[in-house]
Amino acid sequence: MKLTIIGLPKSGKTTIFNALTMGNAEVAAYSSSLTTNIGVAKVPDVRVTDLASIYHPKKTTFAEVNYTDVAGSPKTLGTGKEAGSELLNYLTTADALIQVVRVFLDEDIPHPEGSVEPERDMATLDLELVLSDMAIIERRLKKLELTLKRAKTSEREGYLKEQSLLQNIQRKLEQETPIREQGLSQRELKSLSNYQFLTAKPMLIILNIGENQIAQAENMESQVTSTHPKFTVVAIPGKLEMELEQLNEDEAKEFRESMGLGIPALNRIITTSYYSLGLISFFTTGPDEVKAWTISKGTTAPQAAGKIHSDIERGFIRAEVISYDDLKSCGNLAEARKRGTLRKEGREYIVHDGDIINFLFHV
Ligand SMILES: Nc1nc2c(ncn2[C@@H]2O[C@H](COP(=O)(O)OP(=O)(O)OP(=O)(O)O)[C@@H](O)[C@H]2O)c(=O)[nH]1
Ligand SMILES: [Mg+2]
Repeated sequence: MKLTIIGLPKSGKTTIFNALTMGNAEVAAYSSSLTTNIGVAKVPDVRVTDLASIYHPKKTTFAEVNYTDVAGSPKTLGTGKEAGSELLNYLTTADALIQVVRVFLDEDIPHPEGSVEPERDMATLDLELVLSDMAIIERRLKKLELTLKRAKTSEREGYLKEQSLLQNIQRKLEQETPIREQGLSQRELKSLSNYQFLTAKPMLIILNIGENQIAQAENMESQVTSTHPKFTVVAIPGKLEMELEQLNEDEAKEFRESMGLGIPALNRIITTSYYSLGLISFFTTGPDEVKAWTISKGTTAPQAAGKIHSDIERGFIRAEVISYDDLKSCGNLAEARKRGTLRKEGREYIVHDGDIINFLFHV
């Protein structure tokens, strides 16, 4: 899973990136950062830790999330300039976008617009994303016009359909309505997935609050959620979270409790981004490795097998499945077999979050 962090200059993107990846990238009040930071975070999952304590494998592998903190201002996005195109590339290839919005007040950190106004900043950023999508559509429509001139009769219908869908979307984008709010059907959205439109991607909003705003965090979250129902919203004190990552576990825990902070930002962000992307985990176990795999909800058993190796998908015979909860209550596989909670599932089986799977296949 690849998430790209975006936001206005000095909103705290790199600070949040550091908190998420336990990184040490440079944060600065004045100079603008020119480097792109790329980092990986493990998806915290007690089930994986637990399975490892049952199997004592040589290796334990958690699911991973990749974060990119891109240099460059979103205001260059629609311009076609070089700085914009690197940024655009990181954004289009992301599975979801994380938008950092400045809420913290600090006179020593100048705000590019002169004042701290989260709603205005979100609108500014969304407009940049809308402009970028409009540029993509314009290019595609021009191309389509040429293609249509030379198209065979049998191909025309498909192209005309695409043209009219794009023109519809274009009209609404001109009224500044992002694609996520255009009420398109699942099928239409799927037919657009190749374009990687930015305003169609899932968006996680991080309200970067100050230490003195922690008590209002929940209120702020529900306020933004009520005006932007399509966004997933999390309020966290970015700077404090980054500093806490540098303490040892016990110190950090004590600190959290005294500050009235809930679970670490890292865990919350990862869990919510998993949820907003419709992702789940299944596990494979054995003496060599206990491993968590990331799949989308609705994935079938052979498709899940394909995550491990295409040979296993191709030669799929069946899957032996037990849910994590069932294994826990049985204690071990032998007992689970006796109680019949270890199931045999075929090609049509839809994998659930927390399934422990052994695939049987021929090569
Ligand atoms: N007081 C306070 N300062 C913060 C907070 N988050 C970030 N800052 C400060 O704001 C400044 C900018 O933070 P960065 O994380 O570098 O912001 P950025 O969005 O990556 O900035 P650019 O990449 O230059 O656009 C730094 O001096 C941070 O220490 C916060 O929650 N509270
Ligand atoms: Mg930065």
